[in-house]
Amino acid sequence: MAPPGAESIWLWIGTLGMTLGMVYFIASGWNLRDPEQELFYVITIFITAIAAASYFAMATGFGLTEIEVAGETLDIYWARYADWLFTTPLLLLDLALLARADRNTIYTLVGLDVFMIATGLGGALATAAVVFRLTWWGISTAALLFLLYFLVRSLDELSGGLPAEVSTLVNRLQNLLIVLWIAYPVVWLVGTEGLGILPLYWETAAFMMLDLSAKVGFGFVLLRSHSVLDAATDIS
Ligand code: RET
Repeated sequence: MAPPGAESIWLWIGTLGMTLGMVYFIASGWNLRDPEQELFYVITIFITAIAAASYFAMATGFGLTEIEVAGETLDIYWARYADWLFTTPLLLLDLALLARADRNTIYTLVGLDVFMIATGLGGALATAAVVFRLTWWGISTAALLFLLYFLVRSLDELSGGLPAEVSTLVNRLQNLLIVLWIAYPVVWLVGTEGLGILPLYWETAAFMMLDLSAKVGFGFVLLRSHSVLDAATDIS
């Protein structure tokens, strides 16, 4: 545990943003009675709740640790990975349920995802040599690319059997997910965990904006249209 530096401003904004998103999703799903639609709300509310807790942990210094690599001290926000470990599978679940994916597809996506975050954490905490940290990054990024390839292929196959408005929504969410998720390894690589081109202050800002878009933005696009969710849950 170490006190956060000037980047804590972004972590507090993240805490606030995730909390507001969570409250908004709770309020807008409050009167819902359809259990299948409720599930999308439950998942999305947990995503923002977990992230709010993780941002609070980082803003107050609990989620921060210091490691030494090649004689240099690095501030590592490990709480990010704890957050991502749970929230990224939940995001995939939201999308997979919307597209009516089968169990094996869901397990494969979640498995690749957990592997990606765990190996990313390996890269963040490895103290041996910088080249080993970058190797972990490469392994994690390979898992991400497999995951995205598999996601696109599966959703493509499934979209034919979905009502038109549902398949449009699946497509929109899939594109949003691809663009946002690919940015994470880039920020990590140029940030303090990787090559150190981007200072911690800006890296924290970048991750915060990505996290808010990938969770609250994604949740908003998913949940705003009850008629589409209706159509998605009416197929039997
Ligand atoms: C890490 C480590 C380096 C390699 C890769 C990574 C990928 C992270 C991703 C995170 C997604 C997070 C989301 C959070 C939601 O708010 C772990 C940075 C590939 C894809 C969507």
